[in-house]
Amino acid sequence: MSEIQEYDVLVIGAGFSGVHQLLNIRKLGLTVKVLEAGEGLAGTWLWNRYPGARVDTPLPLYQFSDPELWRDWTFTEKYPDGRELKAYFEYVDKKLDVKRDVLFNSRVVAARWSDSIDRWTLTTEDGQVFRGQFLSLCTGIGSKYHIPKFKGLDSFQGEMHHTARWPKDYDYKGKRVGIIGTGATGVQVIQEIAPLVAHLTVFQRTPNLTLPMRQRTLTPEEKVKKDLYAVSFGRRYQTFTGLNFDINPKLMLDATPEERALAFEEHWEKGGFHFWMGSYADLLLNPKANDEAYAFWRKKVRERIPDAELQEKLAPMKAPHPFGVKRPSLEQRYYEVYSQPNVTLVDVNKAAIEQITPKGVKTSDGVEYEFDVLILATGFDMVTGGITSIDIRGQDGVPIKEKWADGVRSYLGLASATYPNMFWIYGPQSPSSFTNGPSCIELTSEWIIDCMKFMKEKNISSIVPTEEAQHSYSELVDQLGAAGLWSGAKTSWYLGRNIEGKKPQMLQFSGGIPAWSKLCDDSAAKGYEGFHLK
Ligand code: N01
Repeated sequence: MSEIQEYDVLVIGAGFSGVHQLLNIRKLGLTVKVLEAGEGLAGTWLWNRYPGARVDTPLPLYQFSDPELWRDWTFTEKYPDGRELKAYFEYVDKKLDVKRDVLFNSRVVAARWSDSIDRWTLTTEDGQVFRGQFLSLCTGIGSKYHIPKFKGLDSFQGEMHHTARWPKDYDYKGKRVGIIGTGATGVQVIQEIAPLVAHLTVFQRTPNLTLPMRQRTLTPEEKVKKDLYAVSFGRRYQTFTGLNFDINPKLMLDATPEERALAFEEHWEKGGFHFWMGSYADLLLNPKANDEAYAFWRKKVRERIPDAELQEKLAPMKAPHPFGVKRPSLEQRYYEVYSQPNVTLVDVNKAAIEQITPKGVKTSDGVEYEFDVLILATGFDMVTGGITSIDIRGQDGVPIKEKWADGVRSYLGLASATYPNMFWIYGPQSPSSFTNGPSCIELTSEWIIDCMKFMKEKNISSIVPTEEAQHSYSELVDQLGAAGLWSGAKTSWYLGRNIEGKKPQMLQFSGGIPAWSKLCDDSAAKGYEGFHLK
């Protein structure tokens, strides 16, 4: 066994969460090591380098809120792309020397808690051993990519790439390409590569109920105008989504048709998530209100598709599921792509993917589609996969994967009973992707830092949620999830339904940032109520 390397805090993952933890743990005066499986910083932006990868939060909120970091960094577009976000992380490193405390190319495979010493012991794939009092899981919600078990998958003779493992500097231009999946990733890849490939065949199972991104390059004045940044960062903790706007408390069904038409149009024109999370409070709760939103969406999308058959595939008369219960993707020129002569859209509901063949994909109607490259935009074992793929064992020695086989259970969406001194950020039962990533991340990270500080000051060596507190919090997450129309989507990752055998449940806290942070703050204010301290 290699020599044990000792730290106060061990962090897994060097994306937004891991870097925020690192920078703030340093300020506490604790020793810290970040263990990162990849070769660099940036988390999701390191791995997801497929063409068109781009964030869906407009500036300025998709970055660290520390003025030292935003004052002299300038993004160029309203919604920055993956390359610019990677460059941003390099800038953060240059400024604050992040990398000196990060060990790259080090995938953690096991974590063991010892009650006798109140320490975690971590082992990496290459056999290094680390010990620390605290374990901070910053593994993100989309770190375990998913490939469905297609028959004949290994028989394909061309190149096959999952979007989360896109080869560096890969040249797809002029090739015949097939792509399976039209989630947020699929939409981004499709609209980016369609003009450049010889032919693109898209296999769609569920049409994506997208929203217009309204992307634009920033003007030189906008790039330097930052007088409202501090206000924006303050405001984000007061809104449901952690963005700068809030859900309209008004009910759609109380509005007159004229009022509704004007409001829909206004939110649509704003672009981004305004139409989804800003228009009316009952959009995601009341089927009738939801139908109105879908009808508006369908009309807007159909206007951009000249062909009637394509209209029905991409924006069907009957909604595939309630509008907005799968995360809408922000598109730029997605619908126009399908009118290009080099693009074919295959509806796999009409003719299912029967098997992958050496030349391409064969569907159940006997047609074989041939390509040079097959792209799998088939998503992730979202929310839980990053944590359950590590063999984490707490007080009772039970791996967390086994413990959660029947459903995730946590307290406050950041800790779990029998796993002391272990926290996670932007993970199961937290508001995570119902909110802007960095908003939820910084809020959680700050709470964890305060907790560590409290423990150090009071000489407390371990903290672990009680089973009772965990039970009532998890019930609350379930109840909030049941209140929405979410279950109308048959394959939604929000509910773990995209992964065969995964227990269906609402995986995230759907009550918004203010309600969630109040629960966290109340616990802390009462001396970490709901936790057992030792
Ligand atoms: O994954 P997905 P994703 N046969 O699970 C299809 C974030 N993100 O990587 O819809 C045929 O959403 C599946 O079909 P269906 C964001 O939170 C953000 O796109 O299940 N098709 C679907 O079309 C997002 O929600 C950005 O019927 C199959 C696709 O594969 C999350 O990551 C960009 C299939 C998977 O879509 C995940 O997005 C990218 C099968 N057997 C990602 N199995 C931003 O913009 C699956 N599919 C910031």
